[in-house]
Amino acid sequence: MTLMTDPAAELAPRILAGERRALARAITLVESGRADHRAQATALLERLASAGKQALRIGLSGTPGVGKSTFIESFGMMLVRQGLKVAVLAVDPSSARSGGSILGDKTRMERLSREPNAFIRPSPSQAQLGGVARRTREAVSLCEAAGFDVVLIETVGVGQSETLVAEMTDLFILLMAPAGGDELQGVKRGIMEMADMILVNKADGDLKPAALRTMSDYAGALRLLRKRPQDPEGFPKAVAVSALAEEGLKAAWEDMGALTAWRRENGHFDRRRAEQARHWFETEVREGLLARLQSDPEIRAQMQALGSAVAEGQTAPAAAAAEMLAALQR
Ligand SMILES: Nc1nc2c(ncn2[C@@H]2O[C@H](COP(=O)(O)OP(=O)(O)OP(=O)(O)O)[C@@H](O)[C@H]2O)c(=O)[nH]1
Ligand SMILES: [Mg+2]
Repeated sequence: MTLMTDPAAELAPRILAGERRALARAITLVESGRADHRAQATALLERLASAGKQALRIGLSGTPGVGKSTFIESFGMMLVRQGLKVAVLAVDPSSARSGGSILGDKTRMERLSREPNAFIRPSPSQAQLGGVARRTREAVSLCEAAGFDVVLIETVGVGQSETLVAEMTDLFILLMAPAGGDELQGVKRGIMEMADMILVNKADGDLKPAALRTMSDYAGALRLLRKRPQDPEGFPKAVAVSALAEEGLKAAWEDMGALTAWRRENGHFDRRRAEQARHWFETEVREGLLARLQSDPEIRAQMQALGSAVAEGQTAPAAAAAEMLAALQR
């Protein structure tokens, strides 16, 4: 085996040629916590950025058991059959589970995982939410450079992770289960507001009537939300699907296409991407600054001392912060 002296130079052309093994290695590189790996990953991403390839980035969220894996398998297979290349990534900060949500149930994506035009990457275990965010958004860029047309990012509904996924995708889809009663499953308003579409899954067999009822409940709730100026009439939209029976998936994909086309037309699509890029840049700078603070023992000690002084009421928080910032400039 040859030693990779310059992974960026070695991996970049292979990723651009769509080589999946190179893509997998590059994702491992962006997941690494080592400083030399970070520098290589940054160089690689910089090389690939100029290729300017774009995928449709779709975030998919839903509570455990709602059918995310089953949906990704059916929906992904449908896209692959249309000749599209599909990548699946997971954001799962609560990775106390067996190494992330996708790994454990690759069996549920058996067909998709065998497709040459599909790429499935589980969430790394034991990752912090911030680390997961960076890793995922860089993995998205790598998948785009590798020529994928659609990147699906799966997340289990655990509060913050949805916001993160919404901040790195073009479309945010909420998968819901048929509700028993007439309550809206306690779904948080903030999450409803992020959703571009709500798909009520399991609209098949005995569950179908409940699914259709739930769908109209959500449709009603969505109508009460403020209409977004960037979207056409009827969005955000609630529809019923069955991931298992593979029903409603085509219609849902067409809806996603219509919404995307509309947003491309009115400039929202590019504007949102630009805002996201700026947001991630600022996040990187902020996190880099914090990391620098924490890595310098002298600064850490001073933070500690000033923190105690504030806690004991000897110094006001603002004055202590000003002193800390002044010390940083020296
Ligand atoms: N009837 C019916 N069952 C479904 C459908 N989709 C998924 N299921 C079933 O629901 C259960 C959970 O499905 P998964 O795809 O594993 O759900 P998930 O959201 O990935 O779950 P986690 O990975 O645990 O978060 C399985 O038993 C599926 O067979 C559907 O469209 N109809
Ligand atoms: Mg799953």
